[in-house]
Amino acid sequence: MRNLTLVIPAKNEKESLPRVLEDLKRYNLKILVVLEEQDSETIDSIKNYDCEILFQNKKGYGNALIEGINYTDTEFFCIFNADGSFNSSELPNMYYLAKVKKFDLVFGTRYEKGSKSDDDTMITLFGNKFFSYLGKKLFCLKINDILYTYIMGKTKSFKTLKLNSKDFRFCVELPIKIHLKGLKYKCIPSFEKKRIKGLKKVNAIKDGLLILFEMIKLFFNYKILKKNIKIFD
Ligand SMILES: Nc1nc2c(ncn2[C@@H]2O[C@H](COP(=O)(O)OP(=O)(O)O)[C@@H](O)[C@H]2O)c(=O)[nH]1
Ligand SMILES: [Mg+2]
Repeated sequence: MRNLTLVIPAKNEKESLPRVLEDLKRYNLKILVVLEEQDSETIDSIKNYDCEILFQNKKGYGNALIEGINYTDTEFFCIFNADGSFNSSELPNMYYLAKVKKFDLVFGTRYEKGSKSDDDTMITLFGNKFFSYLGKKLFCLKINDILYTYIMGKTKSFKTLKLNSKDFRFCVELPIKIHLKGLKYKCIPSFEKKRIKGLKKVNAIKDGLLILFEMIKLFFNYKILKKNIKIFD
């Protein structure tokens, strides 16, 4: 998988990230860790590993991913978490689907036959189901697990999307824009492991509301766009 860069957003992950990088040693791929320059404990924890570090210019999960993927120079990228919850054994199949089957994007999902999550709580399960339902109703997305964001794809396709979300709104802005742009995507079953250590960074109420407003905003922008296209037709 020499044409692949794993883009790992990290914030206060000194316990989990070294173990994630240890596990990834078995693959021949590039690793780009994106974090804030001030996060010295995480930086120190990975100094003996073969990975590149990119300091993000701004703050936030979405900002780390946008800057990281835009910086990537390999044909394919994959969003990979620093907390140990993503199963690296799924990478070869995702790579095959992107490279050989030519999907622009491949999404992992925890809610299909053959998948499972050991990290979901009642709240995150409800949130994921609700937002996935909304994605289907408002945009006809063919995605059952919209917030998981274990995604591999063509770097060039990602760069055309021009995403703006600096925070966890990224998790809905990405699939919605992929779908509206008519890119070819596929969901495959995934097994989510428990976070190794440290705290979850998602705040169910604050981030849940931000995500809800983002979906509504994108829906109205999409309606206005469709109306304007009709007028100019
Ligand atoms: N660079 C950066 N990474 C972040 C930020 N917030 C979360 N992350 C990373 O994004 C990934 C997903 O966050 P996590 O807390 O596991 O989310 P959850 O499991 O969905 O609650 C982890 O690798 C985090 O370290 C942030 O503000 N900046
Ligand atoms: Mg996590």
